Amino acid sequence: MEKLIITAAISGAEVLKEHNPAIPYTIEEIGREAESAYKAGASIIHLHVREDDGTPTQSKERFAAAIAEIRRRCPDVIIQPSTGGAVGMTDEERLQPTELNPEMATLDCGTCNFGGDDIFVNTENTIINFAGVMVDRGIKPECEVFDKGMIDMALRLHKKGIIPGPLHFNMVMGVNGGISGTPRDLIFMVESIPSDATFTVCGIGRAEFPMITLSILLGGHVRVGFEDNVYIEKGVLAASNGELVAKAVRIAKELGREIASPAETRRILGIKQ
Ligand code: KMH
Ligand code: ZN
Repeated sequence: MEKLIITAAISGAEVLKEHNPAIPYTIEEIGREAESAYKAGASIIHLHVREDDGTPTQSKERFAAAIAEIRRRCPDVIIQPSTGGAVGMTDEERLQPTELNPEMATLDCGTCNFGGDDIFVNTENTIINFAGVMVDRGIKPECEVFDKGMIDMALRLHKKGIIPGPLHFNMVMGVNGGISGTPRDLIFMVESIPSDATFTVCGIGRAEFPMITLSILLGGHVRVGFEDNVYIEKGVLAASNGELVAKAVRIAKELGREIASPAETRRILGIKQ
């Protein structure tokens, strides 16, 4: 089996200091959380940025400042900005971090409910537009799939030459509006992608550690972090993203999977150095 790629989703757009006081808002806090995850074993930082008061933003300038701070602390880590942003943002807002030519970015592959009245909108034309921008700029897309139909959308657009291969997926398990975070459903998702595709898995809330454990067993990769879950165990808030990554590393080691460095991650995902 390949070494294990660990992605840390350090901030997200929706989770707040009210949920966990360690959620990073400022550039300094984002740098601190990225460094804690990197030192614990993460080779990819999935990045959202905020204003200092916690408001989500896709501002190019804010991303540039956060990326510079992360680079200063973690020179070789792969930085993967979100093009999902927050529910309700326009496509133009969401695409701003691609102007910084990151090595990777997320490509959300469908529309879904996102709790309450929220809808995370990704029409087929949005996906085609975002994929085109990423191809033009040499950005490796990570196809975010919140349900099985989104895998089918990615495969259709790949077949038409719109999303370049080899495909790389993030199976997002347990969003309120997407597929549930159960072993049966994760196996269904994994069996639905081509054999030359790579995949990582994240689980929302209490699904985080069961879902990443199953991914490790299935030969997939893992994502943990405050964006998905703020607890290190039942009722105990995680002190940092690094603590969540360290738990993923412990599980992987118990199961015999070694951890990929950033250079090994670039090779596994076909990202040019
Ligand atoms: N914040 C969610 C609405 C991504 O990063 O591409 C979308 C999201 C997905 O987090
Ligand atoms: Zn995200």
